Amino acid sequence: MSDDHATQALSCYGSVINRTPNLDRIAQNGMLFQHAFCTNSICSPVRAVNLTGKLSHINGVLDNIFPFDGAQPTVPKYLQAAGYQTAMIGKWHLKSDPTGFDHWKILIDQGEYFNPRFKENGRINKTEGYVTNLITDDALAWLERRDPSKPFFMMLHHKAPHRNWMPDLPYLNLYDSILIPEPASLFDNYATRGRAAREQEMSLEKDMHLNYDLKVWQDTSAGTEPWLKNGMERELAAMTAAQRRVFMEAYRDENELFIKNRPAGEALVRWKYQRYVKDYLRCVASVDDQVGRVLDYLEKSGMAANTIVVYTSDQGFYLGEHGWFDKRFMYEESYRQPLLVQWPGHIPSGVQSDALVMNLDFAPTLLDAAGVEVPADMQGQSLKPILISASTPPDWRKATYYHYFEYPGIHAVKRHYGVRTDRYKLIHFYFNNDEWELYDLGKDPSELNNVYTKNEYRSVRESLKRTLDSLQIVYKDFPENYLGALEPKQYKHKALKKAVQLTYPSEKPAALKSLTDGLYQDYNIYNAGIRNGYAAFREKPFEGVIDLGKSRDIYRLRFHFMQSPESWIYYPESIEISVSEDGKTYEPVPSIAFRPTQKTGHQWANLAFDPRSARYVKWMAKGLSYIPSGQPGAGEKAWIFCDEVAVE
Ligand code: SGN
Ligand code: CA
Repeated sequence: MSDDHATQALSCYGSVINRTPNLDRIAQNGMLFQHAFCTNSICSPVRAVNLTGKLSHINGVLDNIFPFDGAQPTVPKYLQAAGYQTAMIGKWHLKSDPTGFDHWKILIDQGEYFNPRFKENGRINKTEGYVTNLITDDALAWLERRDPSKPFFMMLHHKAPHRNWMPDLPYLNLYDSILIPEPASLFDNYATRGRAAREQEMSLEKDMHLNYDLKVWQDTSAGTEPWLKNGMERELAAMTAAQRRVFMEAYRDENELFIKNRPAGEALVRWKYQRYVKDYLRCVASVDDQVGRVLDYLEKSGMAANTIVVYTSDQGFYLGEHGWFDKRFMYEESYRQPLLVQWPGHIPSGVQSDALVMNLDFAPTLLDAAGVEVPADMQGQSLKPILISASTPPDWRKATYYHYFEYPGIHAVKRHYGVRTDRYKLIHFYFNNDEWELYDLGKDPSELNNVYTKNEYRSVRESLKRTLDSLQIVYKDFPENYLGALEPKQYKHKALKKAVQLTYPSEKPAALKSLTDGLYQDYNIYNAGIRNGYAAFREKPFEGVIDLGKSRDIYRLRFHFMQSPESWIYYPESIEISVSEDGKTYEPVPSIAFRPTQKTGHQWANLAFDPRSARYVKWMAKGLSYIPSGQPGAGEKAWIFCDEVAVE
């Protein structure tokens, strides 16, 4: 798997901008899927779906912020149990350490292109070299030293061609002095589209930064984010002197010409497009080479005949289409994933499939191919029947489902969900807007013409809405659960696993396990197992002390509260904080007040104060003395419900 490799940049998918001879080998040896789609077009969520065979709202990784709960059953764990040796090498990006692997060596977070850090067995080491090559080196070394008497499962995950597209030194001048064809929609004006397409922050024109993204280190204008300004300086500083010399030399002349001429308007967008896409394709060239090395190894060692090779990317990407880079939208370029599979003796060679498939299908497919029973709670379908017959069974799905959550967030793509059939796509943007879009892909494959309100599409629209409703029931995904702020279910803080001394016990103790276990928001009944519950207080205030074990630097206390007026549960009226070094004398700490932004639901009260050191942290939260008139239980005392106290 690679990161952000769009089908537009694979020659087996008809690329008009590059060649990928090694990746094409997989297509020639096996099957190419024309209609493979991700369920949530962003990194960590795709990875969690691939591992579990369950959608984001079930596996818990809604966006790039939520950590993966590694206690869940996953493909490598099922395969391990079936006698497989398992390995995970490269980009992981799931926050928690990998589980279910005999060997793992992962990049830290996004990873670095040059001289990256790898984490292996809990230790972090920096290795000199280029990331795509280093990941492949480790993969081949593991294949070489594995126990040949047992079957194996290896996940080899490249970082490339992810932003900020840093090519390896031998490829820096590839495509110099040629013009890469521009996509037809480079200057899209979003005429028929809604706010989501107009308000995104992933445009080449406005959001792609000259310094950080495009390697014009001479340009020091601030970007939309301050870190963009000196981004290239940081990248160059991380290189060895020899690497830096070659790297800077390769861009120098073109950069100087750019600074001298300073193109503007459309000419600037065109210049940015060329620089961006060339660097992206240079990164792809390394991926292609390195995949070739793996294929060669499998062929030379004789393993190819009995090995399934799958190539995919976590999602697609915009290569200037609609004027964009990045992904996230359910529009084709980022929704569609490359998917190539070779399995000699099982899949005929050089075949293609039009079946509507999702990355949700990967987990059941791999288990099925290995002869392991597919667990009933996996939500995808095995592709094995399609692979071995090279045809689509008549009862195969007629629509794919999508749900993107990371908003508010980087690139400002609004939350949305939708369905795609072989002919149409229906999308609903929600949260801080309520807009529908409908595309007739048969007539408008580039999705430039939203026909949602057109009369002639009335019956199509209604039928797609029925499909959408039924898929949401099948997948147990209810968007109304996501109308509020999103927070990960797990939280790391200084009070994690520390005991809380409550002055007055919770009046509903059955639900309470711990107020500092780092878990919260387990109210979502569609997520298996209530592990943590709310502590409840009514007659007496919610008051307690946490002993941090030693004096520690702290700056904020957070409480995760619930408000549900129909059950007489309210956010507290006031919260007072005090701290102590000896647990005896407490000093009051003035903090900012809690101002709830929602009437009902679950919300953090964030009480920041001037940073200080302390060992003991104490608080007293008072509930409403009178429930307001007009509300259920008016005039009565209110409950306080809290399920997490976090010390930062
Ligand atoms: C980084 C990138 C974003 C990108 C996200 C998600 N900025 O934040 O452009 O959308 O990752 O990518 S960067 O300048 O730091 O590269 S993902 O692949 O992890 O989903
Ligand atoms: Ca990605």
